[in-house]
Amino acid sequence: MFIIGECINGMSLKIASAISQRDKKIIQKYALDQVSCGADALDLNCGPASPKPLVDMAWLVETVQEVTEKPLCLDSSNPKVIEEGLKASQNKTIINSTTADPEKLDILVALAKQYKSKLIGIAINAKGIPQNIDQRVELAATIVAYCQQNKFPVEDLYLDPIVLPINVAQAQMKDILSAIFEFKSISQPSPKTIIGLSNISQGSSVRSLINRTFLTMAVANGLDSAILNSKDKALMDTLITAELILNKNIFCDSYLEAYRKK
Ligand code: THG
Repeated sequence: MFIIGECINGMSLKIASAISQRDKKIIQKYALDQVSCGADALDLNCGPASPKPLVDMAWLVETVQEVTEKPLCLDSSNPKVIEEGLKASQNKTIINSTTADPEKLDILVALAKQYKSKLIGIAINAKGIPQNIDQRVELAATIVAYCQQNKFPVEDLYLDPIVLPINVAQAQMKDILSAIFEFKSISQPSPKTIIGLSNISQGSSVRSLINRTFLTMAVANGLDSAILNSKDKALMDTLITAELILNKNIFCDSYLEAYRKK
């Protein structure tokens, strides 16, 4: 599982204030803590309240790459913000994200090729979030077809079915899990799959339990990657165990310890 740490997100007041105060220490601590807990890459999102997201994204990239060489996942719905992040990046990058809309695909697939970046494609378009499995697969297939036609390698494309909060969309969870499975057979070679895990528990009181239960089910449906809180130890232990059961690691009685030493 390719793990992208979710914590550097201006949705959180602490991060939003560190960004506006230009407090490098706090951001760099979040970066290093997530990496030491098992993050393979770091999501960077200036948050919805940022008054100047272009300069904020460039500052976040520069600040984080002073302390780590891990790939950076540039998270914004505004392609101009993503482009500023790409320009500032020396580390590998992941563009987060394009929708299935042609205007977005035109800009973001070209940027991904230009900067040799990986790309997340979300199963959403200007009409909104899909309400069933067929719509999710159709939107994902639109993104795959665009990448194939424009010679962007499908192996570098991560398809995201969009995880919704369970407290408002309980009836959709089964479809979201099936979409993870279905996305893998849209093309040969297969695209990769990804979710923003913590979305599921927003507004719920037992967040960590809901997160780790859903992650187990998503892993069983073939999930390749997740944006999650790697500092949640119970979550990480559950993930390691799920992968062990799926024969992705060698069994031994001290597998949790053995995995962390890898
Ligand atoms: N898909 C893609 N990108 C995404 C999402 C997605 N980026 C943003 C989001 N969804 C994933 N990131 C987060 C980050 C934080 C939280 C949820 C999703 C979150 N944080 C807690 C809070 O704000 O209450 C705090 C957690 C903590 O304290 O550790 O809920 O779906 N492609």
